[in-house]
Amino acid sequence: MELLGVPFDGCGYRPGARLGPGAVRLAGLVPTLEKLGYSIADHGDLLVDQKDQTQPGGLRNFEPAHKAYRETASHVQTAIRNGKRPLVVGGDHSNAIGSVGGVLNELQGDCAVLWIDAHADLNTPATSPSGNLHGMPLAVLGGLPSGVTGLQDLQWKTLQDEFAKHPLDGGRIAWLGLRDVDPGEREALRSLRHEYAWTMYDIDRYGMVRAVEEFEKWLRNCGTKNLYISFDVDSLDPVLAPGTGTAVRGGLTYREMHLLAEMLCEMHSQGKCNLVGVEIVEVSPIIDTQNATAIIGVEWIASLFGKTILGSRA
Ligand SMILES: [Mn+2]
Repeated sequence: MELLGVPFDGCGYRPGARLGPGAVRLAGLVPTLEKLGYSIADHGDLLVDQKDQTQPGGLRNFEPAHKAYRETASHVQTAIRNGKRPLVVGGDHSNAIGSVGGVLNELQGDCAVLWIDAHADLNTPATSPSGNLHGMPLAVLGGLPSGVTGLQDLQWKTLQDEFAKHPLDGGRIAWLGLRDVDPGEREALRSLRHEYAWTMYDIDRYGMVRAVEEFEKWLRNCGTKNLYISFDVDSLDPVLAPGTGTAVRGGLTYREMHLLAEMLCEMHSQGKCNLVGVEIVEVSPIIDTQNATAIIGVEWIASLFGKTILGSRA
C-alpha cells in the first residue's frame, strides 16, 4: 500500500483537518496494517501551502487547493500504475477531487466510488451554503455545471478539465450514511440518477447487513468491478468521533462501522470487487478528545483490511 498524507484543509469548514495525517499516523496506522501482513510504503505528507489565498470573486483557496489535488492525483495514479493500492489520509474532503480524479484518470473512468459520509458533497458554487469546496467534490467529479459565472466558473472548469475528464456517473457513486443533505444537493442527487443512496433512516430501518448486501448488488450491476472507498469520519456518530469539522448527530455506531468494514473486507478479499484505493478524511484533532477520532479511523481501516475478532482474514 502506498500511503500519502494530504494536510490540506483550506476548503473545509474550519481549520484542523490539516493535522489529520499526523493524528492518524500517531494512532498507529502503519504498524496496524503491517501487523495484518501488509507492506506500507509511506510517502509522507504533501507539502501544502497553508496561507489563505483567495482571489477576489474566486473559489476559496483555489490555488493551494488545486496544487494539493494535482499532487494527490499524481500520487494515486503512480500507485495504481505500479499495481499498488493508494491509501490517502486527509485533509478536508475536497481532496477527493485529486484522489478520485487521479483514480478516474488512471483507469479511464472505469471505477465506482463508495462515499461513506454524513453529507452528499454534491453542492456547486451556486448551491453551496458555505462556499467551501469540501462540500462539492462529487459535483466537480460528476461534471455538474458550476451554476455561476466569472472567475469561480473558470476555476470550476479548470478542476473538471483536469480531474473529471472521465466524469463520474451518478450510477457509479454509492452514498452511505447520509443525514445532512442541502436542498441543492437533493436536486443534484435526482439529476445524477443515482441508484444507491442509503441514509441513516435506511440503515435504522433495514440494518447494516442489508445496506452492504444491497451495495454488493448495486456494484455488480454498475458496470465495473473497480471500487474506491472514500471514508469521511463524520459518517460516524459524533459521540464516537467528535474530532471532525462538520459533525452531525445520529451517525454510524461503533458496531455498525465495524460490520460495514468487515463486510467490505469480505467483498474485496473474495474478489467480488477490486479495491483500488481507500482514503480517510476530515479527522480534525484540534476538536477531538484524546485522538479518539483518529484511533477509531485506524480501527476502521484495520477491519477493512482483514482484522477480525478471531484473527486476520488477509
Ligand atoms: Mn464529506
